[in-house]
Amino acid sequence: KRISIVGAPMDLGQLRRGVDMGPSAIRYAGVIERLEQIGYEVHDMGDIQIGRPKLVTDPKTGLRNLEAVVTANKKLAEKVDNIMRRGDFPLVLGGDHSIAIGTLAGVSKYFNSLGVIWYDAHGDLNTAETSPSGNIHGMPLAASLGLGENELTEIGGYFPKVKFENIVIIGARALDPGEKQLIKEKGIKVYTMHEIDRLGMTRVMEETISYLKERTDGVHLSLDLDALDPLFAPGVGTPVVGGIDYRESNLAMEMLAEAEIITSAEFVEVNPILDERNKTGILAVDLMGALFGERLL
Ligand code: DIR
Ligand code: MN
Ligand code: MN
Ligand code: MN
Repeated sequence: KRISIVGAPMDLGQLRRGVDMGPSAIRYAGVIERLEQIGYEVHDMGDIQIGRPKLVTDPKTGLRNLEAVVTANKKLAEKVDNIMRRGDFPLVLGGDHSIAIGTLAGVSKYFNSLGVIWYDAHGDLNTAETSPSGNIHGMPLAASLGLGENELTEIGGYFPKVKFENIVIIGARALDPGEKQLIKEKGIKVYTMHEIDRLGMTRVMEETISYLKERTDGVHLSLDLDALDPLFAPGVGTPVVGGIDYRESNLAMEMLAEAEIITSAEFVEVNPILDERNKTGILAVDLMGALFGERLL
């Protein structure tokens, strides 16, 4: 199977400039060579064009750069749709997490019941009403569930992209009040750091995999590098202490590889300006290696 890579150099979904260089940092860390070494044919389609839109905040909703984020996500959705249509595996490089809206718009219609693993310190379940920041990178999971501005939920021409019972959040430790309420109200499956500590990553992934196998016919992995502890991933815009460690994340990816359930993936929020000698970009590539079946022996 062929992997098609597309970069989404987007930094308008949050306030820290520089995450638009994430795709370059990940390529520079050797993603293509790494995946080829495993035995894949890799096709790098380059980046979608974001341009240089002016930074704006909507006075009514408080949402930042809505139009620019929508435009970029429509482009990304089309690219990802093309990748799916030719039967390749879409691997999207971020960019801030707002681009997950476009990725999911591109993949979801190819499945009857898509599952999503949201590997993140945050829930990304905010809408304009609950968001403390107005930053759209805190909203992509909500938008994909059909919550929030129509402009965001209707990208790709259909909604929702995913059902509440088909998502699993892993690594959460910074949830806003409105997100906590939504999680409880909808019974969303979440493994916070508390459960990861208590059960161990092995059991968390075993449960996640069997849960998703039962109810989905494809699974998208949306991996925000800030899920990992800032010790391992310093190059992110919104670091939160007490995160998942390197070994646990590696194990999680290896277990997903073994289970053969992942049908698309994105690695987001790598910000080289905040990083230390591309540590976070290299980490992203290490995790991709594990996800795509790299073996130690
Ligand atoms: C926060 C931060 N929940 C917000 N979200 C982040 O602004 O909505 N998501 N950093 O990755
Ligand atoms: Mn996120
Ligand atoms: Mn996050
Ligand atoms: Mn983030």
